[in-house]
Amino acid sequence: MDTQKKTIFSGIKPSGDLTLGSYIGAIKNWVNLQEEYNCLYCIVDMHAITVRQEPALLRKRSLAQLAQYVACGIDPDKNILYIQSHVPAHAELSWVLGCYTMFGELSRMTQFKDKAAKNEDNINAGLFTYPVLMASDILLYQTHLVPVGEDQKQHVEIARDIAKRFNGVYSETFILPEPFIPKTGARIMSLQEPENKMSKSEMDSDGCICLLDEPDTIMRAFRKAVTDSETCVRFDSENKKGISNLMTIYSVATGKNFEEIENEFDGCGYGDFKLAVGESVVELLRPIREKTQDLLKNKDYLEQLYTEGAMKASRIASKTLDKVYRKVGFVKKPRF
Ligand code: ATP
Ligand code: LTN
Repeated sequence: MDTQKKTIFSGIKPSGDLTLGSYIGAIKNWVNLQEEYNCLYCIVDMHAITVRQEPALLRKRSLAQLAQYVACGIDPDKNILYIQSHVPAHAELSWVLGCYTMFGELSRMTQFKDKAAKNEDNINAGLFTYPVLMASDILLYQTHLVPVGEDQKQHVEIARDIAKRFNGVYSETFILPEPFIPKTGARIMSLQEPENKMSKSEMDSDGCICLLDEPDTIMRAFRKAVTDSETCVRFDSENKKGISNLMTIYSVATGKNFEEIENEFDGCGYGDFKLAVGESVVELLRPIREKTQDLLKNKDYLEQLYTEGAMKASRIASKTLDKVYRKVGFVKKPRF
């Protein structure tokens, strides 16, 4: 770790296939930030099991997610890539921080309320204390910035509140983290229901694009994307949610700004516009899909990556954990 550089931490649950939403909202920024910061990017499998997962599929998705991180351009030589359950310090710090987190503040988390409503038969304690584990992920590495999509802002804020509370009781222990949310694409919407976020939970529908989708699947989803009755490509995120979402995606995929896009499609029908957006996404995702397929053929390489990642992460994490254990009054751990 370069001690001059600030630290970045972020993670994604392997609870489904990575989507265009998570790429634009999070991963794309991770790639941009990797030169300037010390970065740790995690596959948060412990968070994934707060909702029931099929074991074989969870294992497969965790590895596929690692391959996709690399395929998206996250350089394993410059960043620490690892799997959360391989570094026990996450769970250990989470227990301690749970004792500094209030029932009331966890009850206000919108992700908990959403997931509880969607999983009425399994509102487990892990779902409720999810933000404490996420705070531990972040605080263990003395993280300055957390690049995430808009929906995760509240979780980074509670991590900051927990850190402040702990620092207040025991003196400076944790750096206070801040969210890093992109200006364009902080919330990519479903292509079918543009009032809802595109998410893995609806990955088998035409509303969601996955990073590994084939060109035909991508084009079909864009052809069917919901628009509006006014035939004009114009950005208006209140009244033209579908078109504005497509413009955002096109802007990220091509680098063009909204004005350039409005001029490009002036007088064109929505059909042409949707085709162009679809094609731009096919080209954006083509190298990612191909590189992922290549990497997945080499399981030994992936194993080496996550092993080295976990070793490096553990070394950093244990410094913070030792400090926390000492501050709360635990007897110094014997070395076995
Ligand atoms: P799930 O449906 O299982 O809750 P998800 O699709 O919402 O998952 P996450 O794993 O929760 O995806 O998110 C991974 C990262 O990508 C987070 O930083 C999140 O903010 C970001 N992200 C996810 N979906 C979007 C989206 N539609 N637009 C922008 N950012 C997103
Ligand atoms: N809660 C996040 C995933 C997540 C995360 C983190 C993101 C778990 N731990 C630490 C950033 C930093 C989600 O649902 N997308």
